[in-house]
Amino acid sequence: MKLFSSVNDVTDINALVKEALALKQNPFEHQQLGKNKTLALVFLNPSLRTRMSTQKAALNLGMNVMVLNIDKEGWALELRDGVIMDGTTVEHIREAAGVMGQYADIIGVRSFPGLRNREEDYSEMIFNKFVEFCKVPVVSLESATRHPLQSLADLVTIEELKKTARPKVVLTWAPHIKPLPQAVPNSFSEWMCKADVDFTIVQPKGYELCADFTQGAKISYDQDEALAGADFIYVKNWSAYEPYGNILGKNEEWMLTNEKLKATNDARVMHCLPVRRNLELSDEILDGPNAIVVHEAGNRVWAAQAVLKQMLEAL
Ligand code: SN0
Repeated sequence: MKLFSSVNDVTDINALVKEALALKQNPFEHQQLGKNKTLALVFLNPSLRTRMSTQKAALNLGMNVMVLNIDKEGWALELRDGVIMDGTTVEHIREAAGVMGQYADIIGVRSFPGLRNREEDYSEMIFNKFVEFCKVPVVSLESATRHPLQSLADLVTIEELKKTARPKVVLTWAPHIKPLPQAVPNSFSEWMCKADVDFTIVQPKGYELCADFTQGAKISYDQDEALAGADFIYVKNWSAYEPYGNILGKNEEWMLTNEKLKATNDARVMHCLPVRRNLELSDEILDGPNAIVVHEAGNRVWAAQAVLKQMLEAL
């Protein structure tokens, strides 16, 4: 694998999930594969799980790791071409990414959307410039429109914990006070649409995701109806796709509670984290027996390790 930016970069998702679960059983089997190879993790935005799990995955494979919080510790980056750089930006992404490619065998990049210009965000301008100019394999650590390492870990978690052959998985919108990216739900949806699950997305009217990511999903606006019989509930807030990046209403009644779990098939509750307690998800769920959010975050290591392994094998 030379690029991991979406589910479309994976030839066989079932094989990748199997690989991740095998690595979980035997984390240090491929310690020689990454020997003397360097992974650079570049963050334009904050991170806890992605940073630590990807770093751990690389160490398990024997790699060396460098982390750069370029938003705080790097020179201010210019992204536009052909401009006179007489303002606040100091270094162009052409040189910055090119230089990083001299130091690393694989680069991971995190770049959130600005949520102001939909065309720019959905063209993945920043992520694609890194890929173009660094000239080494790149793994997405969450880009403007997708978070594939998270989605792979989510699928690994579902495969690991499912009690029926084809579980019912429901992605439900949850309240928030800030406009959040669509990356996590877009990505979760495109992975679920390719997995062997019965997949529903439920949201208040107006929060429909970009249709490119939801082909094959059932779409609902009735949370109670959608949750009936669910085996897994994936909780996430996202801002509107149209009008882009907007919050349309408080919709506080959309927060998941124990009462709403009653109609499910004792559903496991998932969230990519970070989660704002009692806004997005209630204490009673997070501290109760159905929440698997920490276990899910643990699986981020095996997802990242499976991807890095396939990238190292293709170097
Ligand atoms: C990010 C998101 O894409 O929703 C990262 C998730 C892995 N989440 C946030 O930015 C949360 C910010 C907040 O203030 O709650």
